[in-house]
Amino acid sequence: MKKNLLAFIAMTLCACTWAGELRLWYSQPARAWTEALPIGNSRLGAMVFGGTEKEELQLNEETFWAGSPYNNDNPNALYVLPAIRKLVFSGKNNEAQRLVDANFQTGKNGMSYLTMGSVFMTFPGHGNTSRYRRDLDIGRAVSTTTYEVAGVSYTRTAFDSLADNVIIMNIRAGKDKALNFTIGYDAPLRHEVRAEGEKLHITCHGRDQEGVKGCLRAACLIGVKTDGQTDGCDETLSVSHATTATIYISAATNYVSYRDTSADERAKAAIYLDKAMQTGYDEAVRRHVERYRSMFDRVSLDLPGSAASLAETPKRLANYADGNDEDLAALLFQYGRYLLISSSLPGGQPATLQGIWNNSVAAPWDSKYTININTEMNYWPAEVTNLSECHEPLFDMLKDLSVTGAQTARTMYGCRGWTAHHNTDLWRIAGLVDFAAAGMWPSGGAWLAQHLWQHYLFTADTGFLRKYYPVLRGTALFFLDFLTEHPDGRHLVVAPSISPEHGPVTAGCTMDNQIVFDALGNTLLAAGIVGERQSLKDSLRLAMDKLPPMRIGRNNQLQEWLDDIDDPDDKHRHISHLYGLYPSNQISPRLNPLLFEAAKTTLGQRGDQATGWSIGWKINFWARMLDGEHAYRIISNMLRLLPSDKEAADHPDGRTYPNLFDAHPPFQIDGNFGFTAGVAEMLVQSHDGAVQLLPALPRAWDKGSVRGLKARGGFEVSMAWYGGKLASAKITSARGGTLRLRSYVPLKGKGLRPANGPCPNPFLAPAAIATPEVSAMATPSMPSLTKVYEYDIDTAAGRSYVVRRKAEAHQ
Ligand code: FUC
Repeated sequence: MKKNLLAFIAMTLCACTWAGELRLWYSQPARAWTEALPIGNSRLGAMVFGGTEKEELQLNEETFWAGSPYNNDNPNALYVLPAIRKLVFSGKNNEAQRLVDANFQTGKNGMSYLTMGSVFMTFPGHGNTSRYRRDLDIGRAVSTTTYEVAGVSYTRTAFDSLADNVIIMNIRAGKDKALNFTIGYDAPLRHEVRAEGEKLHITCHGRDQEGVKGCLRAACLIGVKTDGQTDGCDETLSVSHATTATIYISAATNYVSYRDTSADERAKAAIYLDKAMQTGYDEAVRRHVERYRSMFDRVSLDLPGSAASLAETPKRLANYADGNDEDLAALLFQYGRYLLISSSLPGGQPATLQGIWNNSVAAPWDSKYTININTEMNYWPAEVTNLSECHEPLFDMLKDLSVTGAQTARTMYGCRGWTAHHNTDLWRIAGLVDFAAAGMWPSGGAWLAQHLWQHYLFTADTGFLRKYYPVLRGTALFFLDFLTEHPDGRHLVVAPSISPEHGPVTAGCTMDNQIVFDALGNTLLAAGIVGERQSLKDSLRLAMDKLPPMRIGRNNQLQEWLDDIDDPDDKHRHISHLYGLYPSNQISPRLNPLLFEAAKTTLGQRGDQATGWSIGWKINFWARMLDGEHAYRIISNMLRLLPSDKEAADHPDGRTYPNLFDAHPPFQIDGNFGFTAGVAEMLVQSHDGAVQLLPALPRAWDKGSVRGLKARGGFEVSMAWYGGKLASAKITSARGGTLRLRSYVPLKGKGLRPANGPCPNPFLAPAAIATPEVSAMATPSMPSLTKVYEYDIDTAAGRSYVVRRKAEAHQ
């Protein structure tokens, strides 16, 4: 016993050594945008370059996009729909595709999220520096640049205030009155700049796109407080003979909502600036850090580190494959939480493909919302990593989409409810974009809406469920009308549709069946809670019974389509038909072992390499496969340095930039969020009728601890492990109810008793699932399942329960 205690203490101490290193750091200024450091308060974003002679803060405001209110619903769709279905069902998929291309689009493919230009600060004579260092402390959300010029130290501290709604940069010289610099601005969009008194007034104009008139204006105001002198002249402000100066950057646009652009951007920006400048700098830092830590500090994660963990960030990435730096995985995990807090807070817009950080007027995929995986992935870490409020901007967007998408459903398909295809933007378009092979997918809204149900499962908040029930119900109503009878006479299918960005325009793709299963099934569960009328519940149940079941194909794979046409050598990045494995809960080793094995076969066929976000998904898949070693292999593929986009040809496997942004490539933030969710999923799962502790722990993480992860049912989990096995866990219950624990090692603890029958906790309950039509037998070979142990604990709200590993588990 003593030995165990010592081991546990040693493990805790070891973990502590690295716990303070929540920092990205560099010994030189950023040479490329993907080396600059992101700061953000959800509404405003900045990339801090840390240049000495010329500092750049590249700016974004979350509502500064191209275009103006519009929609992209093509009414022709309704008239050709029956003909297209006929073509699909008679195997003329290419002809169906051509008809979709000709009749479903409007040529409006979504507006671009825009850069708001850059603030430049010029420091004459600061070309030759020594002792340079810049960092981003993600434990405090503060970035600092320090260096010396001719023996005088200079320190710049920048943060994007969560408390005061402005970007603040404080600059200090180590010698009295040594600080002299000018502030200017430039942007690739039409803009005006003028110095008025001691402030810089900037207006930047949005642009037209695809025939949609640009109507947004961003006002940016810059003020300075200094013990030196500030002078405004033409388009610059200069600060001279100062020892310290604090720069305040405020910005706003005329955007009010997706249908209203009547705000006074200048007045809004002025209110934020005036208020912020009334607060002293030290107080401003304190308030910001306090607000940030009230969210960030809910979760800590310690994984084994070593001296290698002390190297500067790009070196750590380059050396990760050498081992000894699992702390880097913990840093990247926490970085995802940092990025979510910084890009998605209540009242704001959801995180785009690039969060809120974009330096272009024509970003890849417009830096908008791709809702056939990417936007969903952005929000996978929100609940499990204890940042539930960061989910809210997505719920707000869903509310908007349930209105614009209702018009789309009516106009294009003559259906009730609402739909959205595979993209949306600030203006909440819901029609088809691009071309049939990518855009003919009416299930985007329904997938996104599952986040409402997941939020409910994690929080058990019935008030929330009542409020958003109409949005969830709208996706079910749409499918009740849109589903069409398959010629086999037995099934209802989504047609026309595609398996996202893969394969032909067809009917009854597996992912569609799974999403419809959730849209109908989860609406049915919600209907029981909010008191829906019986007739709708009956309709939902009837339709669910007619959905095609998942099928196992001739190569033992889970079929992506109704027909067994999967190519076992296909490495396509979308593995849409495993939606049922993750993020949904329709496939598990206990529910349907044959499907579980088939999903594993599919994963093996698709391989371990992929684009950034696809790697993010694969970590979660392998976690759900309960295979920590394989999940870790995928993690290692993510933690490969891509020095810059220019060097992509020399680094074909590079998936993480020096600033730890995820590389598709190019930069896409979904991979960061998928990574964070994946690490959480390796440590705690709660989708399959129980809470599982350490379900997919790799050998490289043989010791560690985590605090504050969330499980469905309102549980919060903290635990430590050693020798690859659970040492102790503390689980706090927010709402009471049965906690069913599942583990792969024996557990003992106060009040534990073996589980008996189905778990009575509705939040942990697995989906009831249609049985597969097995066309080839897969062999269920899951030795790990022989070691499953389950216990039920009757919890009381607000109480914590401690679980310890049995002593013999140490031996
Ligand atoms: C989907 C993916 C692409 C890219 C884009 C933003 O279309 O297939 O890889 O991530 O979204």
